[in-house]
Amino acid sequence: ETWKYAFEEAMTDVQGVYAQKFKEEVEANSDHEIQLFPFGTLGESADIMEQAQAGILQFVDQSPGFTGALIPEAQVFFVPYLLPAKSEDLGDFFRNSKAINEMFPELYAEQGLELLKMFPEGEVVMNTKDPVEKPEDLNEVKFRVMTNPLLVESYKAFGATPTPLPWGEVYGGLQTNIIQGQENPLFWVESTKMYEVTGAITLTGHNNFTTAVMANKEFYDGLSDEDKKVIQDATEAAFEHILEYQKGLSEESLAKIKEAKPEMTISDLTEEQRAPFKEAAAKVEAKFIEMTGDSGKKILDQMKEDLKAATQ
Ligand code: 6CS
Repeated sequence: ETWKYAFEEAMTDVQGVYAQKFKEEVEANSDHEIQLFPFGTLGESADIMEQAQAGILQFVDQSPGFTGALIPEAQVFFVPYLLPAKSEDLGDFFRNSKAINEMFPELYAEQGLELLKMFPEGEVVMNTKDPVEKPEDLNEVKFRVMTNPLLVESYKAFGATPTPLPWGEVYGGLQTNIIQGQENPLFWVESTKMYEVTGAITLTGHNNFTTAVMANKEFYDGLSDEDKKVIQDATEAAFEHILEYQKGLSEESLAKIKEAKPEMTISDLTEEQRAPFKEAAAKVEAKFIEMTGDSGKKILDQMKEDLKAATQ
């Protein structure tokens, strides 16, 4: 059988490297074939999610930044300063977290999705036209965020005017000055050439980019135990592979950006400079609880416990 797998990035980006490893493992250990669909081949993130829910696609990688519109609790990944920005601390968290491995799968299942894996894609940086050192520097900035209400609240709390947009509109939006900023991991700023249409990168330490791979649940439930095991094993192998692949990736990407555009302003904010952004985070956390109630609070509390256990 041929199974279709769509993701939100190019073949050589983090999601693409993960998908290629998954494909390689499934094909080595079964008679099935995986056909990969990178960004741009089947539409935006929202489109590939619809296709996966409808069973046109068997697998999809969609980041919680977009899934938050469907599963409000998935917005927990946008409570600023909840996750450590540096990926090195995150492997054990994703491996062992009860929130990730037990609670989220139930919520995804309600949407017809079998959650296979969540994994980190790197430290999120602010990438703007003009340098940012304090919340006031964002006052005149229309800041593009992924389409979820909590990210909108975050950037309001940070002092900007948040503008939710699908990915395909970001480069053009910056080029034509409809927006003046966006946030993403460094590898993505480099590979998508965002530095061409911006002038500054700011390390605020407020997040690490999380993504999620899932299967259509009806498809998955209908598989033999043997096929399920092939998929689970491929999922684990791709997870370990992608953590290894990302070692040093942010630093390499930053070096490439500096080489391509020496005049880019790079600011790694000091603890003191980060303080007002951290203060704003408390408001965003309160908003998250307001939006998601008991269910969200349980996940948030569990995430905090799991993070403590993983980073001690
Ligand atoms: O910001 C976005 O929309 C995109 N960022 C990453 C790192 N991957 C895919 C996603 O569409």
